Amino acid sequence: MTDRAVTDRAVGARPGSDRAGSARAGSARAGSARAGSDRIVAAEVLVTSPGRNFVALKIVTADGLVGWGDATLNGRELAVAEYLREHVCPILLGRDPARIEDTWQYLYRGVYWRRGAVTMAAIGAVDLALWDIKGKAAGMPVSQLIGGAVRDRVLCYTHATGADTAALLDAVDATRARGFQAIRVQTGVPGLGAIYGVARDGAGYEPAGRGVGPVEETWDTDAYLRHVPGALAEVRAHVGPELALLHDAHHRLTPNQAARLAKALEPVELFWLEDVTPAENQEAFRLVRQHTVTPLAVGEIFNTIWDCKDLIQEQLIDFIRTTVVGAGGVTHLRRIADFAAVGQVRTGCHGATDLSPVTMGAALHFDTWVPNFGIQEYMRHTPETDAVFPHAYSFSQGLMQPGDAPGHGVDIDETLAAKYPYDPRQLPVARLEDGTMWNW
Ligand code: EZ4
Ligand code: CO
Repeated sequence: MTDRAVTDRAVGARPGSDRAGSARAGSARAGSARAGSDRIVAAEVLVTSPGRNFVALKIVTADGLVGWGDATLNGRELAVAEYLREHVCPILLGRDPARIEDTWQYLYRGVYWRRGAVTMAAIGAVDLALWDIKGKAAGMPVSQLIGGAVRDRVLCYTHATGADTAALLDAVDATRARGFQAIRVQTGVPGLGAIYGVARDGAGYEPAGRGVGPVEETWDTDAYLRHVPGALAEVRAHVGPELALLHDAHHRLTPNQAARLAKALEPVELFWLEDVTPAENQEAFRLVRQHTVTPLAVGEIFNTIWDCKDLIQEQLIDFIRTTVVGAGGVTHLRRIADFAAVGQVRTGCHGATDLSPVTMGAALHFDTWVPNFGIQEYMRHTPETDAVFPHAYSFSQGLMQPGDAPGHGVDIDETLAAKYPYDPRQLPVARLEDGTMWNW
């Protein structure tokens, strides 16, 4: 296999813009659709910023199939782009695109320096592009390839935010009017300025800012803990018992503070409380769990099954938030989901607008298949982003469906993408009032 790959690579095409066309000419070859007969002839990275930065990976095969992967890592986009360009694209050439598992293992084990956000986003991009190609070769959507849908549409939630409770209630009403059955609620805190999750000027929440260095925000956990339980209780009283409400504490609290918040929020009957304390130390959730029955969600910054091993094994959480791009693609995420099912933990894929529509499409195929599905996060992309990424998925009445296009159903208009060059931006940072750096 090694010799074969080397030979193919030696004669194979280097990444280049002319390859898709020349490759397509080969698609008429007899028997070219047979598994194992195709080869990757080009792998290219595209960075585009139609309202925010996205990194995409394009893989082209000798049979003329094109697969797209998302490689976006918010605020560190070019690290993944270069990782792919310099270290991954060259070694993809000549490989059999049908052998997704082998390529996954090749990139994961082969790097020696395992795991990490950059490596796993790069592997995720390759994985999504290869599932896209497999689907196009088979004429089937990705959900079919991984076992078939167990549901046609999936519950999703979006965000409602307000600087104060009155503004939050208005935002919740407006979000319900759009059909949402599940809403994440974030509120400003008296005495604090801009904080995580709260949009200003009624726009969708968008943290990444322009300029030299990140925006600095001031954080005070005690002020937050004094305000949030009452504010969320007002939201619950306003919407009645049925609407699913979610809240994200964004890694700000210590385990003890997290336990106090989760306990105080029990009357609100949240669908979930997210990232209530940092999870690098998975054991931290034991203390929280011992004190509350508020459902806990974590994992949007996780990269592998190892990040959530103890949390799942000891049933310390209810929802795992990891999504396809952050955790090495569909190949690895389904492994996490199967492991999560052992502990009756359900999925809740991250779906903020800092992930491209490619991730949303692939996540929705995963969501329709995964038996232990919980919910899918969904923030609308800008119209410019939707135009650059034409997609088969759709939203209606609080539910989403991936469409039945072969592959993951998300394409990229490369000509349009080229009109939006990279626009450096960074996520904010948070400091305590005495200046101490804190978790953003
Ligand atoms: O802050 O994706 O639950 N969603 C979140 C997101 C994250 C961003 C960071 O890039 O916490 O809004
Ligand atoms: Co979050």
